Formats: sequence, structure tokens, C-alpha cells
Amino acid sequence: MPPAHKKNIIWHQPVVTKQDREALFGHRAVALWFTGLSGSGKSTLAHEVERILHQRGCHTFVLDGDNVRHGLNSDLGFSPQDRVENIRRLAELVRLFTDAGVIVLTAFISPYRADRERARRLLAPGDFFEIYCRCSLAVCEQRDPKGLYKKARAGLITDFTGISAPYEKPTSPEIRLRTDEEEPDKSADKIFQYLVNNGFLETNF
Ligand code: ADX
Repeated sequence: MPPAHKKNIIWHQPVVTKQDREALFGHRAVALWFTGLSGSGKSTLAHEVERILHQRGCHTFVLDGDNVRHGLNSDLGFSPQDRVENIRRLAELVRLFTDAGVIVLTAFISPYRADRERARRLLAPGDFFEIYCRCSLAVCEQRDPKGLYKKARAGLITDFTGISAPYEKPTSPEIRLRTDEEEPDKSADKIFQYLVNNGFLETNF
């Protein structure tokens, strides 16, 4: 935005705050940010954790990379610049969801460490949980649920993560899972236990 426009935009303080909404809903509003290769199980796991939390009366929402690219980010492709912009916009969206008191679960490859760290910094301290879905390329490729690895190997898709585009592994994620070795319900339970153990689902905080 040109600086001249910026100076005419004033931040409006909400009357009902994030803390008010958290107290009303009875749980903290945080981001569970799943990251990993395509086919590593991010989306499956995000939906499974959401199911568990929803059953417990939590307010939740899953943001899935493929889905958001149909609408909000339909103008973006997979070049490095477009991926940066994809994650920048999504991090802002996640911020809005947490401000609204919702536990948001995201399933974006989010291959660049710097972008994930920027998303972390955009949220209040302690509100961002990086969940690394560690799954070998061989297993992702064998699963190939959308047939995209095959197309990437055949050169029909360029800039494909893991094949012709990089994936920067998290160095210190809050939760690290072996999604190529562990069943999704077991991994989902670990995440749920993590939230319980760290007091995120307490009704009186
Ligand atoms: S990200 O890298 O910008 O975070 P995002 O999660 O939004 O990616 O989208 C990834 C999904 O888009 C993949 O799960 C896959 O279904 C699809 N896709 C299409 N082309 C590519 C590509 N070149 N690289 C990775 N994923 C792709």
C-alpha cells in the first residue's frame, strides 16, 4: 500500500476482545499450524483433531491449502514469490480467526521456514503451534492421493515441493509426528493431549 494511503487508515480497537471471546468459549484461541509435504497427512490430521475438539465443545475451523487456493488465493500459483504471498495472506487470516476466539487448524505445505516464523510472530506469543508432519518423500509419493507426484515426475507440473521445489524442515516445532509410521488417530490423540497438558482447553483460565 502506498505510504500516502497508509497514513489515512486508523486501527480501530475492538470493544469485545479476544480474551472476552476466549472466556465465553471456555478455551484459548490458538493456531495449530500443520506443515509438511503434499500427501504427508496434514489435512487428514487437522480434520481429525478438529473432530475431537468439536466434540468437546470447542470452536474450531480448518483452513486447507487446496481449498483456500480455490477462492481467496485463486490468483496465486506455486512460484517462490506466490508461495510467500500465499502464506502471508493465510497468516493474516489465521490471526483474524484467533482474534475471533476460534482454534484454527491449518493444512498448508508452507515450505519456507521464514514464512512460518513470520506467521508465528503475527500471533500473540504462545498462540502458534507448529506441527511438523514428518513423512518421507517415498511414502508421500507412494500415496500420491491426487496423482500430482506422478505428474511432477513426468515434468507436467513444475515447482513441485519435494521434487522440483524445496521444503525447509522445521527446526524446533512444538509437535513432531511421524505421519509415515503412525496412524492418524494416534497422532491426533497426541496433539489433543498436548493441548490438555498445556492447559489450553481449561474452562476457567
Ligand atoms: S504452499 O506451498 O503454498 O503452502 P499449499 O498448501 O497452499 O502450498 O498448496 C499445496 C497443494 O496444492 C498440494 O497439496 C497439492 O495438492 C497442490 N499443488 C499443486 N501444484 C503444486 C506444486 N507445484 N507444489 C506443491 N503442491 C501443489
